[in-house]
Amino acid sequence: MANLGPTEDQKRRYARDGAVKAQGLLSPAQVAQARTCYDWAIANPGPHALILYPGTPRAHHCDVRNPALWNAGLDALVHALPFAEYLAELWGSEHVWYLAEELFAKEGGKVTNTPWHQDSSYIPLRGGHWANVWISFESLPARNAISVVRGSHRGTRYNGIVHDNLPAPLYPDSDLPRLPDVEADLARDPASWEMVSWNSEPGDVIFVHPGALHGGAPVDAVTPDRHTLVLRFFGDDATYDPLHGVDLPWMVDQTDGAPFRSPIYPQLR
Ligand SMILES: O=C(O)CCC(=O)C(=O)O
Repeated sequence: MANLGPTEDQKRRYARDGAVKAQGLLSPAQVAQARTCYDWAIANPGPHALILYPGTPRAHHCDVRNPALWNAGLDALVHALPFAEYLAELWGSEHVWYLAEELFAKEGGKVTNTPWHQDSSYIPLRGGHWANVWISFESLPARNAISVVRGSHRGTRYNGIVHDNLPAPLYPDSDLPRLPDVEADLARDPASWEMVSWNSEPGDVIFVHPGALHGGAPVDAVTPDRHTLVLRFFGDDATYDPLHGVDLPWMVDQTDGAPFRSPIYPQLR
């Protein structure tokens, strides 16, 4: 069987850029299994489903941590897809844990950019062994796929944004710096931020460190619909990094720098 692990170049790129694409990592059968799971979640929204950025041109469906999805196919999917082995090699981690899923549906050709943000503004995480696994079911030119600010997972951690009120900081009393307006900067000068992005075909997977500034991926007349399943994983050096008011009572230890561990996150290897 072909070696589906990351190349040395992919390992270097992930550590340096905070993102890398694995072309054709998933077989057509694995893509079909992921799509079945995604479609079930769309048809059976969970308690955290929402319209992101309601009332704006960015508005689209999102769901996260749907508890019913686990037994409806996600458990089987997470164990069937090759991510534990791939990520162990990509990071150099002995162990791999699964965190959660999130899914996005941009439909109708008019949903604009997802604003650039860091997931580490919302999840109390630190360390290199983290990945969002971005799986899209359409054939996407790079302009419709996720974009990442190169190396930003190693840079400043910014204050988050309130989803339905973009200019408002998530933590008003925080000393975390305000999120820069990457979109406005790029509109003024496309070279103002160094971006990485790729086209994506069904079977391709884009790995993004959740501390990296990422966003973009609008739909348009050429690519009217984008359906994306994101699976999140972490490894040995993932640690807890307290964030204002973010309480994860199920963690084994919520002190600064403690290993990021909880019985609710399944260990895959
Ligand atoms: O696909 C998108 O529109 C956003 C993806 C994202 O923010 C994430 O994977 O954390």
